[in-house]
Amino acid sequence: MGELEKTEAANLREETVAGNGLIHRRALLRTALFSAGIAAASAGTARADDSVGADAPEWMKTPGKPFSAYGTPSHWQEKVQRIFTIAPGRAGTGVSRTPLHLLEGTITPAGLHFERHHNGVPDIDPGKHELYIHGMVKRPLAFSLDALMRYPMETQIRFIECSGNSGIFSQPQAAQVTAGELNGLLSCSEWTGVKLFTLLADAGITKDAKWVIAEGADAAAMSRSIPLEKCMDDAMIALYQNGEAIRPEQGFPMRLLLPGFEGNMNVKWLRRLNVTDAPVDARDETSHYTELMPGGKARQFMFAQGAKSAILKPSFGMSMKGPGLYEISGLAWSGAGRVSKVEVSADGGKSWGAAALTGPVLPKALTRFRMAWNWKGQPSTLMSRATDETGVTQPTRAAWIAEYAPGQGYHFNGIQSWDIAADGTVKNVYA
Ligand SMILES: Nc1nc2c(c(=O)[nH]1)N[C@H]1C(S)=C(S)[C@@H](COP(=O)(O)O)O[C@H]1N2
Ligand SMILES: [Mo]
Repeated sequence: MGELEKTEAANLREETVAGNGLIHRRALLRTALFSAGIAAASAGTARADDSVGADAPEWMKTPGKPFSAYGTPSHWQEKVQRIFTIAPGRAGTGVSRTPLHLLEGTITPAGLHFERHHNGVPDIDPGKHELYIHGMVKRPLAFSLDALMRYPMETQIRFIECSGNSGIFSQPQAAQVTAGELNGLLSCSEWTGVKLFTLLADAGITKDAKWVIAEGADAAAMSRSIPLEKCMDDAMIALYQNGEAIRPEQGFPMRLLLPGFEGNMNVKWLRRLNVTDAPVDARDETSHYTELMPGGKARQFMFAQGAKSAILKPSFGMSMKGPGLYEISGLAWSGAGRVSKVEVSADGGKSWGAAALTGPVLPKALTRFRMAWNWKGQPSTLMSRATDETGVTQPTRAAWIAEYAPGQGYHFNGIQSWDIAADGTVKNVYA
């Protein structure tokens, strides 16, 4: 070991934030050991100064392809697809998941937003679709899409998570599937549309109104009762997703966005809002989306998604490429507001270090966390736990399981764990 390496090794030791090799990220950003620690970086560097010769790659010898009217991802990326449990195109009822472990940053590309349809994706003619606001209002209103477009708009970056997301963790055996299969009923978009408050104010809510029943224009006519308070707070009629008209799968031409609330309340293809003084006990809030408790009673109306996080790199299906420096990265979120802290453990929860929150930390949005790791090749158990700005921290899986009747899988937000074996393979475990 030369002098420089010795100093760097000492620096890394000083940067320790928790057991089993977790170090402060600044060590990764400045260490001279980094390129040595990632074998892949070194081989080609000497060629960088080379001028282009006869051995130039194919793509430098002929002109490239022409422009495209609507771009698509590189064909080299064709494995980055939604994850299906039923074959794509076979049926319109069920789910497809976002491949979270194959993406970076915090925004989900529209074409990879998870899907949950109760009876397929309707092909709605935007020129014929109307949104009605009626019931306990002074002026019942009907809005064409053109009429809605004339209202002042706002933009919110928010996640949507199905209440059934990660329900697989309620099963007794840890499933050996990718992080996308475990947690991919979760996506985050930039939504633009009209604040629901504005429309309700226009219609004039009567004194005794307390609930709003939202109904979709799909063949399931999905309906949910929503507290009026939420509708007057941050609810939105979303018309745009990541800058373009909302995709058919997400509710074209309009959906209800209820930031932080369980996915099913974000009614897609929204056709009416019926203002009432009581919930209607719609099929979609009695036959499911209730939580069975140990005593046999069921909880109804669990609105906000809990504080939660998952490590995506490394995760099942990936493997460590030998001892060295790694960046552990994942997503954290909470339906109650901003993520205030994410802690990572490499020793199965014995010690924890604070991860860096990189990129925007927005309320009710996916937040990227990163932690540096000096992995020496020892078997390790990686975990992450999020705390939100209301002070709520993710429970352990065992604590979460104890709260419900066996098999109840809605709103799972327990701590997740990956076992890293000495050979670098990654396994889902209940630690
Ligand atoms: N009209 C209607 N709205 C709906 C649904 C539906 O089937 N029909 N599915 C709900 C469920 S269960 C979820 S989790 C979210 C999924 O939204 P996404 O498909 O845009 O991801 O939409 C909700 N809104
Ligand atoms: Mo859902």
